[in-house]
Amino acid sequence: MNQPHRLLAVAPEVAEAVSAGRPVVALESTVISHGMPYPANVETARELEALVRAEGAVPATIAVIDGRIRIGLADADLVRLASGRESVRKLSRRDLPIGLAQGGLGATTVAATMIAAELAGIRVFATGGIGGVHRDAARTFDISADLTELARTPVVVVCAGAKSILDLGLTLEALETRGVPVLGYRTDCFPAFYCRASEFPVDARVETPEEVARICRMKWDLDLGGGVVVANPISEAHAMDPSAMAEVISSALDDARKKGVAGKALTPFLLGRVSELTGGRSLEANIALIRANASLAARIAAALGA
Ligand code: PSU
Ligand code: MN
Repeated sequence: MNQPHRLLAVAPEVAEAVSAGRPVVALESTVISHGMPYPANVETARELEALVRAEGAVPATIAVIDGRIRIGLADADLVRLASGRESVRKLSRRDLPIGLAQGGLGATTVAATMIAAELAGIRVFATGGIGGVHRDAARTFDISADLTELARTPVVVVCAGAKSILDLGLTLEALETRGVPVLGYRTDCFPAFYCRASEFPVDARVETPEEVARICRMKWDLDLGGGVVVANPISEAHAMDPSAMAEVISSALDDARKKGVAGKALTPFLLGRVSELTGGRSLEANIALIRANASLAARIAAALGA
C-alpha cells in the first residue's frame, strides 16, 4: 500500500500486517452500536478480535471517531461504541462525510466498513448479516447501500446470509444485477441468518477458504471490481426454528409499519424488535454466527495471502 489516506488512522499493528501482506480481517461497528445490547455487544466485539487472532490474522475493527476513520480500535473505543452513554451515528456511504465533518462517534455499516477496509488495503471483512432489499421495497425504495457497495468495492464479505426481515429473493436478484457472486460455504442455499436455509440457491457452493480465495482472485484479476459475498450458515446447534422466526419477523414488520419507522432507522428497529420477541435466544444465535464468520474470514484472509 502507498501512503494511507489522510482521513484514516490505522493502528500500527494493522498497518504493519497490511504492508507485509499478512492476513487482516476488518470488523464493522454498526453491529456493536446498533445491532446488539450492552454489554453483550462489547464482549462480542472483543471475542471477535480474539478469534481472528487465534487463526493467525490481525483484527481491524472500524469506526469513525473524532473526524478520522479508525482502522483497528483500542478497548476503550469499543466500550465507547457499545455502552450507549454517547450517541453514535449509523454511518453508511451517504453518511460518512457528514460523520467525519461533524465529529463524534460513528458506527460503520457493511457499506462504510467496506469503503474503509479498501482504503486501508484490507480485503476480507466479517459481519453477521448484510443489508438488502426490504420486503416492501417496491413501494418504499428501501434497498440497502450495502448492495451498491458490494458492486463497486473489492472486499470479501463473510456473513450468515441476511435476516428475513428482508426479501431474500429480491436481495439475491439485486446482487446478481450488480455482478456480485454469492458463495455458499458448505451449503447450496442462501442462509437466512438465524436459520440455516432459505428457498434460494447460492451461485456456487464452496468447501474451503482456498476455493473462496481462488474465485476472488479471478474476479479481481479480470478487473471486474466489486466484492464477493461468502454466506456461512449458522451452526446446527445454534440455528432457530424457521416457522417461529417467520412469526417473530412478521410481527416486527407489523410494529415498524404501525410506528411508521423508515429510512436508516428501520434495520436497527427491526433487529431490536426481533431480539425482544425471542428473548435471549436470538442474541445467542447472533453471537454464535458472527463468531463463526470471524474465524472463517481469518482463514480466507490467510488463503488470499498465500
Ligand atoms: N443486519 C443484521 N445485523 C446488523 C445489520 C444488518 O442482521 O447489524 C447492520 C449492518 O451494519 C448493515 C446495516 O450494513 O445494518 C444495514 O442497514 P441499512 O438496511 O440501513 O442499509
Ligand atoms: Mn434502508
